[in-house]
Amino acid sequence: TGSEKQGAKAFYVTTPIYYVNDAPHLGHAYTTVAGDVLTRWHRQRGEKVWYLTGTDEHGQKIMRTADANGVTPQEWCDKLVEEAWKPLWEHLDIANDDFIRTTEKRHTDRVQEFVQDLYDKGEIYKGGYEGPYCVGCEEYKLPGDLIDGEQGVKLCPVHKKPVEILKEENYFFKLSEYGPKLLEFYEANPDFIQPESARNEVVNFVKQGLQDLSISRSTFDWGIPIPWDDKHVIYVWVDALLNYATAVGYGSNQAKFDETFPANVHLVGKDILRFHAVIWPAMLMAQGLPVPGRVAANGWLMVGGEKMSKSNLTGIKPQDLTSHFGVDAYRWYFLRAIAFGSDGSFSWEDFTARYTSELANDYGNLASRLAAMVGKYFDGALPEATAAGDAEQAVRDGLEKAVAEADRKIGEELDFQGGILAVFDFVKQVNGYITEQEPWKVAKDDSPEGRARLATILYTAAEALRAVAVLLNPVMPDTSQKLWESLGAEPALGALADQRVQDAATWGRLPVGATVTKGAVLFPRLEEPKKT
Ligand code: ME8
Repeated sequence: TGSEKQGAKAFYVTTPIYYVNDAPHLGHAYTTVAGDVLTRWHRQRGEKVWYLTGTDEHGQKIMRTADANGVTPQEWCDKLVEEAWKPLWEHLDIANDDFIRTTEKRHTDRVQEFVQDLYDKGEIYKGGYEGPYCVGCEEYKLPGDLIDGEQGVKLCPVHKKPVEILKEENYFFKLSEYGPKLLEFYEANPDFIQPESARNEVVNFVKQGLQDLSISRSTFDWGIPIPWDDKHVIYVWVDALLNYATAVGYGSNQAKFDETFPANVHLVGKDILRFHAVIWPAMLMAQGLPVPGRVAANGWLMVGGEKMSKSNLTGIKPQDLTSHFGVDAYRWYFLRAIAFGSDGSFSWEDFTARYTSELANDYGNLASRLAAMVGKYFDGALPEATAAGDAEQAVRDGLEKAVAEADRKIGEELDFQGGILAVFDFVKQVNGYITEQEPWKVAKDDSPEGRARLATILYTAAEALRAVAVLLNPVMPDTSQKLWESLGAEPALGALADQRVQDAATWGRLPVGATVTKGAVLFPRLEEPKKT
């Protein structure tokens, strides 16, 4: 596309690479959909974009799962990636540019080089460590982090499961030396960690003083060997964080690396914020590499007051919701209903209510009413607006405001809820405009003035919907495409994906005479709700 500059830095967004110990659930899909909306938004600004996701395949958790299933870890990962993870992203219309697996050679070779480099620079030394370890988190815990279970048993605060005491002779990264540098960096880059509450938590954590990080394990072997000591494998988190570099050419394709790295936004759940906001930038600083622009933590989807996790899913899979509500409504719902960064609960009742009132009634009906009226009164040919006045000006003003707000909120602030609301407030405004203008009454007036008024009302609504299709395309690509086709926009304006956010508020883009058709219903009436 025209405005992409050759060699310019891409807007680079990542999801966490997910553990493949089990199939993906609503929580993983939440982060990945958010990243997809963010990257589609930036693509629609005409920017060069790179969207990366993938899978985290080493470590004890995966090894134990494979053992329990009687297969090798590699067999287990291959099966899960091909049968569960990749198909879900395809199903949810995720437009990632790459998918990295940490068992790929393009990753493992580079991880070894990275760690060897740090060792050569004196950033890594051999030492001993004993402490409580949570296999669910793949993380040593500080005694103060633990919560009390029954009979004095200490539990991981995230997994609510007993921790294990691990004692190992390991290699350590001198993380403790990076505290002051990190604090300076947070200070100079107040937007680095989002939201504010997460930022404060990280800053306080670092201020308490960092311990050196154990970066190897010798009690099991499912990992990347330490290059100078193959009795050890590299700690799964060091291995995993490096995916953000290895996937974009670190050590293998300098040109690709330069135009992509570092990430503009790392999207993560708040459970893994410290890894991304403390350990990852320290690793990069140690290597003299640039640090990311932002780490944005989303809140947790909750079930029954607990973080939704692989073990307490109450049986809801993304596919159970998409088969009922459709993929687009699914993509929309979680971003619309929950403020990004806050925790939120899912319920069938809430999804059903919002689907019906906001998607089907407000948005879907507006689109189908407009198409029906252009069909009935103008034989499906979009008429010219020759009698615009204050009411039409108000719609144009409303659109300008919606575009500016959505662009700032989604594109800059990662406030998906606010951005979506800005567009839906505009949809409401257009509905109100139609209700007030009563085109069905104006249609009874056959005079030239009456016809001109009717034409103006319908053109105005069509133009409004043309912009709505563009603005909602990153969130709901399939229905936006249906609307785009129903407005007859494509022949004159080109493909929907090529429309620019910057042009969305430019009035009068739909050509007079465009063929408006009553296409498929955007949001069909729901079947009887399923019982949870
Ligand atoms: O942590 N609500 O992988 P993981 C919202 N492999 N988001 C949720 C969620 C919930 N209930 N449950 C999971 C790992 N997520 C590591 C990451 S990155 C270098 C390595 C999302 O499979 C959220 O984004 O446990 C969280 O951070 C991620 O899934 C954890 O996925």
